[in-house]
Amino acid sequence: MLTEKDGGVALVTVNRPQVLNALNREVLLKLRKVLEELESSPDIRVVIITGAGDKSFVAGADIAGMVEMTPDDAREFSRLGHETFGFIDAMTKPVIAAINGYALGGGLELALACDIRVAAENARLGQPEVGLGIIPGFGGTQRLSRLVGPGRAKDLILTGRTVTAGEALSMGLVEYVVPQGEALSFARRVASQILEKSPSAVTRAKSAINRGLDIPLEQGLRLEEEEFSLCFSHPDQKEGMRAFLEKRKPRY
Ligand code: DAK
Repeated sequence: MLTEKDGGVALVTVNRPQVLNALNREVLLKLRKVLEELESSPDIRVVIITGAGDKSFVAGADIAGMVEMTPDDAREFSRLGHETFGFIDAMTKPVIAAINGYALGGGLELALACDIRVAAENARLGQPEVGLGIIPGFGGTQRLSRLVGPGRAKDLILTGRTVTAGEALSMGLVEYVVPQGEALSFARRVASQILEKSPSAVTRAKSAINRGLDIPLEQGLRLEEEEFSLCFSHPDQKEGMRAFLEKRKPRY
């Protein structure tokens, strides 16, 4: 796992290019540790996750490491993935996936746990697990249907087919498609747009969206009311609105 920090943005690179950045236990533990550190670093406001090399974001969970697993081992591995990816959901800072190639199985599930997905034109995305005799185990059956709807999620998961970046864009599986080699630089541009905004408002917005996904609309609207009113207890609200009225840029 490589981490670089630059002007409020941390870049985390899954670094096992010899196996197209496949995720094993060790990588998941390191990823979790790095994300925990970044969450508690006051100088970091946005995190970008990508994969080493120009071919793959993450080509899935490490099949060699899973082949001899018992059901108990599998449950533990799945839980580790859920804890790690669930931590991304719970982070107060936005996390952007720069998908620079294959995002398959656990790799797509990692991207699904991120807040915004930028895919390079050469990216290929899918949940091929049923072809290996298993189902997605790091959140794919749950997060994919929440993002693209149950019909599309079933199509992808039951057929195991891989989609191009363009098809992923058309179904709302990624938010941007950019030329090959530019996923990371574009993700940095998205990050810099977020950096200009109120950090506390960004955090509240992410939290309201994530928490609202799992509750009925009426409760979600109450949650929004609560988060909205709390914005007015933070100095960023006065600064943002005064800056607008004074025709200047806000200082957050
Ligand atoms: N695991 C381990 N090694 C992998 C890998 C993976 N997921 N993907 C690629 N590699 C390795 C290849 O074995 C190869 O190693 P060597 O032969 O050089 O030693 C090297 O990376 C380069 O790959 P290829 O030679 O195959 O490269 P190609 O360009 O020909 O093909 C490919 C690229 C991405 C199309 C192909 O590598 C491929 O199909 N890879 C597997 C993709 C896949 O099926 N991914 C999903 C994995 S399953 C659960 C927890 C988690 C999960 C499920 C359940 N529980 C605990 C319940 C999640 C499961 C998955 O993610």
